[in-house]
Amino acid sequence: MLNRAAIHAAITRQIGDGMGGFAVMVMRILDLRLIALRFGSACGEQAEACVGQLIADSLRPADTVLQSSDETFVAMLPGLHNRNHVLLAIAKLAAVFEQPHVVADDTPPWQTRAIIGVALFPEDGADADALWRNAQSAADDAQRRGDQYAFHDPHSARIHIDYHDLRDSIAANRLATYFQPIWNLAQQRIVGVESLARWTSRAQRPVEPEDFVTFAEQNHLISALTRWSIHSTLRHASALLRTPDFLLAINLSPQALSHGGVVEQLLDALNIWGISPTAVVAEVTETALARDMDMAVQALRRLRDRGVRVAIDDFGVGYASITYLSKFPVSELKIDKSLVASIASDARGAKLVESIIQFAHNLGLWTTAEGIEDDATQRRLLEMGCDLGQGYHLGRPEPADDFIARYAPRAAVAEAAAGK
Ligand code: G
Ligand code: MN
Repeated sequence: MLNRAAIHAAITRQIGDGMGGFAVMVMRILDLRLIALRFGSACGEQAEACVGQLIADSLRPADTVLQSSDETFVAMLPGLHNRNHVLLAIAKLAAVFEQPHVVADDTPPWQTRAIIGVALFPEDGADADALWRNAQSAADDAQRRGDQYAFHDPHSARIHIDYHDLRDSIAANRLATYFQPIWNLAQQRIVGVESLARWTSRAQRPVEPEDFVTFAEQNHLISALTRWSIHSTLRHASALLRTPDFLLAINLSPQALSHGGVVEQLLDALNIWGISPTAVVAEVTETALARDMDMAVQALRRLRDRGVRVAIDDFGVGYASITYLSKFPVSELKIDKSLVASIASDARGAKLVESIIQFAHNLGLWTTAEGIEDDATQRRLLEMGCDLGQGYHLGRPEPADDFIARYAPRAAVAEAAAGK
């Protein structure tokens, strides 16, 4: 049941009470939707009611819990006016979700995970709408980072993004496409590029991709941004893909994937530019995949069926990666730069990366290390058998045209030398 009006009213009532600070908590229960999909809607409703009750039981009688969508609950927690108070409530909730739930006698116990976003009154919003939205985007932050919870961050650059500015920039092609080289570590040569979007706002401020991509996801701009990114990337890349076996990695937001249409857009665009689907690697992050898994998996399958490769981006910083791997039609893992950075300094970190590479190879997957910043790390990765590498040490992201101007003539010479 969608409870928008009831939630607004409850938050507004809390503000009107004049009792001072309180917390608004958004709880997104991962996989709750899947219960209805797998076992039918009656069972799904039972599961939702059961989870709602568990949440209410773990909070105090004075707290209010409302369901806001088929996987999301909102709680108002009066009297909690600082983060430490809220952390206690989060710890209690977390304990509840550590146990598998028994939904009905004839279905297996179900394990879910709660992602929590928190906004505090009065500092994080003066009205119900602002508080609720800020709690939701905190939950998005937590989910994106693979954390269990996040507080609203008033310093986030995202807050300063102007919707019209971003929308118009996308429409007017004012974003830039950068390419960062991908190296084959054993052959010590460039075998592809990752396409990265860059945006400078009207205020002449460069905005971090993470911020404007998240903003686009939250404001119905992600389809437009993805369409722009696909076309801009392919337009530039068509000059490179005459080189045989050249790889083109494109980041796809799981949100865009699950909204549908992206697969067809990408395949159509490849057709228009005369680029083989087998030259393309679609990169998706594992943490964000959890959100709309069924839709995203279907989309990825359709891409794989046409020969597009699929990489799990930022691998190793999310959770449940191993379970997801059995469900996703994946062809490679991109090991997150935080793990790669630990190789040089930390023996355990190095062991972990080595194990991930072996594990990927056992599953028949390629491995790419991202964030290689020095020679020692690059050499260690080669010894570990890592296939591909990327990072400031091997080449920074640069405007696609600059990369092409340098790289394409060299590739042509190499091709001529090879007698092609
Ligand atoms: O999420 P994804 O892995 O697609 O992010 C790639 C980002 O990492 C890009 O924005 C790029 O600028 C950045 N990046 C690329 N190479 C390096 C590196 O060697 N070190 C660091 N810290 N960041 C890098
Ligand atoms: Mn990437």
